[in-house]
Amino acid sequence: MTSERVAVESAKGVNGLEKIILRETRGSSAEVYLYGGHVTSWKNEHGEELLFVSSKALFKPPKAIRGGIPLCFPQFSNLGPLEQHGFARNKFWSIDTDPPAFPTNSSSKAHIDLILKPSEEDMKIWPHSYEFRLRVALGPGGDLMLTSRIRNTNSDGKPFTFTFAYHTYFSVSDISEVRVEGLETHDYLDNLQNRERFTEQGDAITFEGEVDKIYLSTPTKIAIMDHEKKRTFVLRKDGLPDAVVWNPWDKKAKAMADFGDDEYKHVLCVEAAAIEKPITLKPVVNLILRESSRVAEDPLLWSLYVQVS
Ligand code: TA6
Repeated sequence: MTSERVAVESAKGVNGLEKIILRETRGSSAEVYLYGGHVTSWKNEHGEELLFVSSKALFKPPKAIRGGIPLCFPQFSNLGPLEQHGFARNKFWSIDTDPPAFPTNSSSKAHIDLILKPSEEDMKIWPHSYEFRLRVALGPGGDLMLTSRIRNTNSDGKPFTFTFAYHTYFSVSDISEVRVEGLETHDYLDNLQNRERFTEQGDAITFEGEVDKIYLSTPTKIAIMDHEKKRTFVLRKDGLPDAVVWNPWDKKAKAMADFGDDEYKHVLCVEAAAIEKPITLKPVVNLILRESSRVAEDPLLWSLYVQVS
């Protein structure tokens, strides 16, 4: 098969970092770097890029790639003792050659399973043993699906608690012509006002300046409408009650070395997240004991489905 028709291909990306290219039969594609388990590209069947990656993104560990879909785990933002947004996006992931059966088998072959487990070194930072399995898949219609399955493998029986987000950077034509529907009337914590709690007004959200809000207990579906391109992203999330909306605007854009001064005009982050109510996972009882007792805790399953209409 010539390369453009291979459903899953390993390649060298920026700075020689390994990436996986996914291709759907009708022409859509996606790319995910093993560094960070980081999706950096999602193109529709016309080859149009739907995610934003900064022209100044470094692709240089340990700095996270600026754009795409960084994974925020086990901590969102600075809501805890770990580095900003946790460490999953700064680690090298591996290809999961023997993933547990997937509850919903996608018909598309264009998918990859990655896995992240802590090293001894990592355990000094966050003293828990876990298996974080990420499946990145393209649906037959070109929608992008990310599913995270996180398992607590602590042998000491200790549960662990974490917060999480898919920190998705959507590419938009002009932020001043973008509307977000589905979050109106919901409460949010405003990161620009000491995370004070407010209630969103009745209309769709539009953008005239910096926004950094954590919307709470939000609907499964959120629509991001790009007026100029007549394009609507429909973000669908399962198991992720919250949603972060962020645009740095001009001042913050200038302050970020890995972000172009004017790039804020062409990006909007809408992030499926679990923040207000951190998730606590009990350990899976080990295999021997497990056979004689009920399964302690099935791995969590979260999916982010993003389709474009
Ligand atoms: O999700 C929004 C946010 O928490 C903002 O406050 C801003 O810090 C953004 O994430 C980017 O964070 P990063 O660590 O990737 O620069």
